[in-house]
Formats: sequence, structure tokens, C-alpha cells
Amino acid sequence: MRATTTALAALLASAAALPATAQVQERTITISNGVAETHPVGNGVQAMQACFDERTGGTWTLNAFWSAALGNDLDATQALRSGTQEMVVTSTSPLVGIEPALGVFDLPFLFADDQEADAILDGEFGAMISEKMEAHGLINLAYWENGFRNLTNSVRPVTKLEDLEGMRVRVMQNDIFLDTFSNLGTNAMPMAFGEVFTALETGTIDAQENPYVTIDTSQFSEVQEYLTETRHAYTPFMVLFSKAIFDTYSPEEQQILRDCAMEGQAVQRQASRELSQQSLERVQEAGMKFNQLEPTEMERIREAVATVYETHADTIGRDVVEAMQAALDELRSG
Ligand code: TF8
Repeated sequence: MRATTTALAALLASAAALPATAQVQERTITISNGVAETHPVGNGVQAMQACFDERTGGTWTLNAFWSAALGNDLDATQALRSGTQEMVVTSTSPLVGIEPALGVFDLPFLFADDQEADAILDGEFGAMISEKMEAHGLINLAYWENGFRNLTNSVRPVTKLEDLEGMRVRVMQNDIFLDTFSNLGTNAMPMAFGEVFTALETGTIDAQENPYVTIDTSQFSEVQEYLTETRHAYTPFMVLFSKAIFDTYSPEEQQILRDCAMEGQAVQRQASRELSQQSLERVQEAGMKFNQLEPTEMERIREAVATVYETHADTIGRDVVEAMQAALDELRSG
């Protein structure tokens, strides 16, 4: 009896000292993203690698690809579904064709601030959306931050709603964004992110909208003159893993993936929030002219896009829109 206990203790001790056991194998995990490595997603990926190092005794390697080198958000996500790529950090917006409920995050002026976004995404509502992804062959390990989106253009400073008239604005491949920007009087053109810089440079489009960190790290200041703070949408990132591959991992390995994506989340969100202000300063140093809108103009913009909620409720799912609104009401009353 005693001998058995000792043998067991020895076995457990050696298992703890050597993380690469039968439960944790050596792994190379491909992860792709559409932005540059200098974007806060880079900080998140580094943090995730550090977590893997610690938890697997250095036997897991993240093989990261940047600037859409493995295709845009949607292509990479399809590669996950077919089991040919492990991971992607993607915006939810181009994935509404896969899961229409994701459209709820595209509704204009949904979240008021970072705290609301975090509470909804990391709470019950976010978990409900993550669950829906599994039917599509995708495991959402965590929500990271893309951020509040702002408008850049090369035509004129935008100080009132009318300034947007006829502007050719690139939007994500997403009908809610398309309608939002059509309602604002612009000529909205859906396009994958990887094509935006060139389209701005050649003048195929006049404008685009993204968070400050993306405007900065994608060098849009070289091809855009005006920047207007609109904060018209907060579109999250999902850290997706191929379900086909996930299912071949041991329970221990699956837990490492989930835990490390969450460790990455803390670092990524913090970097995003710290760099946001720096990015705004940097693009102004690079020559962009920045302005904020008068509250009355902001109100006119909000009113112009308000109908989008009703127009898209059936496509998103009324239950989903209502669940979001209930969760927000609860947050705001507490
Ligand atoms: C967009 C998105 C993108 C991100 C990036 C490719 O405008 O905000 O910047 O999804 O990861 O398409």
C-alpha cells in the first residue's frame, strides 16, 4: 500500500516537472490577423505565447502571420472551419454571413464605453454568442478589443452631417455598416480590410472608419487628411480556434488554450486603451487634422442611423437584439 502511494507521488512529481506529457503534446499553432504586428493584437499574441511557454514547458509555438498574409478575416475564418488553420483574431463584422447574430455588435452607438463592452462581452451575453459559433466549427476562446471606430477621409473636415454627403466610404463586408453609412448620405463601399490602404492611395475611395490604433498602425495617415471622432460602433475581435482541431486536443490542452487566450485578453485590452491616445497624437503629428463633433451634430448623426436597429432586427434575431438590450438596461440601472 505504502509503496503504491510513494510510486504515485513520484509519478505525480515527475508529471509536474515535465509538462510535455501525454496530455500536453508539442504543438505549432498558426494564428493570423489582418493588422500589423505593431497593433495591440501583437501585444496580445506575445502574452499568449508567454502563457503557453509557462504552461507547456516551452513546447507550444505560436506561428503568427500579420497584415492579412494568410488572407482576410473571412478567408482565414473559413480555413479554421475546414481545419486547415488553427487560429485567427478577427472582427466579428465580416462573419455575419456565417452567424447572423454577430450583427448585434454592428448596431451603431450600441456601447457607451469600454466598461460596457467588457461587461457584455465577458458576461452571459458574450457566452451565448460564443456558443453559437460552435455549430459553425469555431471555438471562440476570448473577446479581444478592436475598439470604438472613428472616421477618416481625404475630402474635407467633417463637422456636420451634410459634410458626409456623397463621400465614398469603405465599410466592412456587412449590411448593417452598409445601411448605417448609406443613411448618413455617403456612398458606402464594402471591401476587405487588406485592400483599404491601396484603395485610399489610388483614390478609389475617399474615406474609411476604424479605431485610432488601426488608423495609426496601418499608416492611414499617409493617405488620409482628416480624422473625426465619431465612436459610431465598437466592433469586438474574437480569438477563434478551429473546432475540428480543438476536438483533437486533450482536455488539458483545451484548457491551456482558453486560459492563455484570456491572459492575452487582459494584456491586449490594456495595450489597446493605452495606445489609443498615443495613436491619436501620432497621426496628428503625421499631419492628420483632427476634430470632434458638436453634441447637436452627434445627435443628428445618431438619429439618422437609428432605423438600422429595426431594419436588421429580424436578420440578427429579435431574441438576440432584445437580450442585448436587456443586458445593457441591467448594466445601466445598476
Ligand atoms: C476592418 C476591421 C479590421 C480588423 C483587422 C483586419 O475594418 O476593423 O481592421 O478586423 O483585424 O475590416
